[in-house]
Amino acid sequence: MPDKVLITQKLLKSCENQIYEKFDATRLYEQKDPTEFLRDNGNKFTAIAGYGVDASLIGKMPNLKMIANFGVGYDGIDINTAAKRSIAVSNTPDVLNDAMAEITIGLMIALSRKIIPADQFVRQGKWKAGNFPLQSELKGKVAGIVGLGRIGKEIALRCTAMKMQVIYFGRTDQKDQPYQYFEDLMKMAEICDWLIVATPGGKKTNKLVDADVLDALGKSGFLINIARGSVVDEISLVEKLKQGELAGAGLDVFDDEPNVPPALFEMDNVILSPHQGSATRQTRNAMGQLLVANLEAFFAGKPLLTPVI
Ligand code: 8YV
Repeated sequence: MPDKVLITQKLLKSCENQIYEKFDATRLYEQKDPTEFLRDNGNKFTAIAGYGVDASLIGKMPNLKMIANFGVGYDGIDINTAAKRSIAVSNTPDVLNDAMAEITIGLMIALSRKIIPADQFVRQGKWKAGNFPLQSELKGKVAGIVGLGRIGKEIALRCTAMKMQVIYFGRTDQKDQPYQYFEDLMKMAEICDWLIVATPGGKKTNKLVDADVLDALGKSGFLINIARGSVVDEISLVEKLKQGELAGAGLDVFDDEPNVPPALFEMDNVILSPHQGSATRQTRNAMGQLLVANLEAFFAGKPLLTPVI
């Protein structure tokens, strides 16, 4: 099988370099007219490296046999179309768990201790006129994790280290886990101080955290989303924050990135982060290496290291 790889989106430089070193690679995103390029060359490629592959792109590549997704979440890949065409798909799980959990705890501490407004307070010379107001701590609070998968479990460990009580909502009651399981998200939201979204995106979880769940979280509740913007009803979230019906939010992901609802810019009980949960040098390098290792396995006729399908 020809090892021709099409890089559809800009990836980490070191990852793209390795793809160029090891395979016969081309960058789709550098083509003047990608549509024309695909019409003339789409049949030449066996594999894709990227994170956004829809049915139309797959349709333009009749010899496509493998999609190596840069990321653990593969909601950007049309899995159904890939499955129908027997196209293999890999992702990059596990290597980003710690980075994702670290940003989660970072957002939580920053919100509860108002670290960003406190920094402004010092820089603006306001300290001289009096002390910054007292804040609240994480200790003793209830952290409700939506999706106790590989990332959720790392978040749970760190919340436990912060002396929080961890509970979770998900598809299955994982009896081997020491945390209380809720099969009803509303019931969990009612009793938690922090609702932490760590579940995959896609159709099944679309707007799972809706206006009712946010109401259940209530005035003293914080929302953290490090998963996908699609999991939360963003319009309702902005509205509830505006009305003071939530205590605050830490958001690393949004519905229409990089567009963020401007109303959020005004709120000092909200922390906005540019989808950078996995964006550390160590983790992104590890993700890139795993992607390349999956491509190598595929072209060597071996099983994928981390197959999605
Ligand atoms: C992105 C992520 O993939 O792994 C995921 O699912 O959301 C991220 O790591 C990465 O930002 C690629 O753009």
